[in-house]
Amino acid sequence: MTEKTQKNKIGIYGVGVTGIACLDYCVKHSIKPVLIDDAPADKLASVLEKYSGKFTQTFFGDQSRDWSKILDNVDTIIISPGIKLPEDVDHLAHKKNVEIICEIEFAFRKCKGKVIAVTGSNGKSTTVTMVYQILQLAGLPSHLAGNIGTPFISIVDDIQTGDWVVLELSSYQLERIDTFKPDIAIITNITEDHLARHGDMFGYIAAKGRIFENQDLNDHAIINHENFSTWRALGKCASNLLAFTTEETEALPSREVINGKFIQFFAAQNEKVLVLKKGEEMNSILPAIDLQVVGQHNIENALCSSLATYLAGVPLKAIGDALREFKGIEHRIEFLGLVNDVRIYNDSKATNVESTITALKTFTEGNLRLILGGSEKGSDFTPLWQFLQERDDGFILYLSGPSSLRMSEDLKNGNWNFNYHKFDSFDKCVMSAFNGATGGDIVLLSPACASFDEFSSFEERGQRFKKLFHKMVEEK
Ligand code: UMA
Ligand code: ADP
Repeated sequence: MTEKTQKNKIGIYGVGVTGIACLDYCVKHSIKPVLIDDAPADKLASVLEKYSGKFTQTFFGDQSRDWSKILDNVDTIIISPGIKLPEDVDHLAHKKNVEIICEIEFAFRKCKGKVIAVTGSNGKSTTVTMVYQILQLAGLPSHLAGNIGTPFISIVDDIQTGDWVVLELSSYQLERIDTFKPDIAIITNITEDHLARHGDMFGYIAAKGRIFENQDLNDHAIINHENFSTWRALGKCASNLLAFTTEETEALPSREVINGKFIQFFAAQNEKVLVLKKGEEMNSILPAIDLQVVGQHNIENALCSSLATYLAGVPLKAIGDALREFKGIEHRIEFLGLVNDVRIYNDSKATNVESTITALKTFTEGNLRLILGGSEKGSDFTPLWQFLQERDDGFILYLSGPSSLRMSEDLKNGNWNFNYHKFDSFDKCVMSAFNGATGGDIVLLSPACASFDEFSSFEERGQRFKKLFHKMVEEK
């Protein structure tokens, strides 16, 4: 046990999903923490009631800014990922010898298992789920946690020596690691996102790159060969380097050096078969056409998952078999059904322009009825309009939510001569798309916007879409 892990005057800053999981851990281990949250006490009344007597002190609402007092009462603060701490608090904490870490670091210090960690701008949830399912089907004891919804700390006591834990990590969760050192780390891709939090692309790439920073020669770093920002994230990474690419192997050099390191393995395609390539040696995983999940991006997800699980000791045949079984995850280009020759998909998770464009790349043919819009977060929709402009087949746009105001203004004012309809509710918008569709059409909910106008989350919006789908099926 290190000196750091013996400390137990713990402060938990943020009493949401992460903070409550830390609090549960403390209760289980007879630690009474200090609770800090910017929300006022009345908003946290249910927590106060449920955990009455299980904490020493609270600093809620305005009191959460009384850092001098807070820091006198703790020696470690576990900060939730959604919170950006002002710099002066960091300085004060340093002076008072108080450590501020994230929940991932806190849990890692207690973890007996081996870690596969995945970060990236897009594809994290799909990749961790693929990796986890491959490990499960191969019979390797494994656990899934992180940004996907289950905090690492809430499962850490279940992890035995030799088990694998697969972690989805956001850039926020990597900001406050210290000793966190995954055995295998993947960056799926890095595109512009969360700049408000990280300042600029340099800050964002640096935050992602922290996934590699403590790795050594026993560990493995997996990057996206076609996405240079993932190369830049390597920094001074000291582990073994692997890369994935959807390019055909004949386009790849037999030896390639990035950041002064040889790429030891490539996962790539050979005549549309997913393969692992080491030097001249090449081994097949499965034909791309055997994947049930659609789109080039899912081939990328399958390739990096194959690399990680191969390194974890799963034979290639078992990886191929598990990938064949993978049906995708809910709300990510999820196929709902074929009704009167109309294919219907739920991509409610597409909450930004980039992910909607990714979905559109999957549907290059067929008349598309695209459902867009939601809450307003000031995104620039121009790349989306440009992408649609170049689409070969026809499409009709169905818009709703506050963002549809700006969308329809864009369409009126710009040079975009698109066919679109605007509605005052999500339900009307969806039903109109369903009712207007004719044989051969595709109806796709891929909103390019967050859901908070009518829903509490993208999951709730996706569930509503599915409910409307079932209603429509019953009525037909
Ligand atoms: N709070 C403050 N001050 C702040 C911000 C929040 O006191 O400035 C308090 C809130 O009052 C609340 C608590 O902190 O009581 C909420 O903490 P949080 O915002 O860190 O969210 P959690 O509920 O702990 O959920 C987090 C992740 N959320 C964020 O990173 C914003 C969840 O990812 C994750 O599933 C969960 O931990 C478990 O690990 C969600 C997410 O949106 C899905 N992630 C972003 C993304 O995927 O793009 C990063
Ligand atoms: P994340 O957890 O990083 O948000 P998800 O796996 O939940 O990513 O996928 C969200 C959306 O991002 C999908 O619906 C799809 O449109 C897009 N996406 C998934 N994988 C990739 C990828 N490898 N590259 C680019 N976009 C992707």
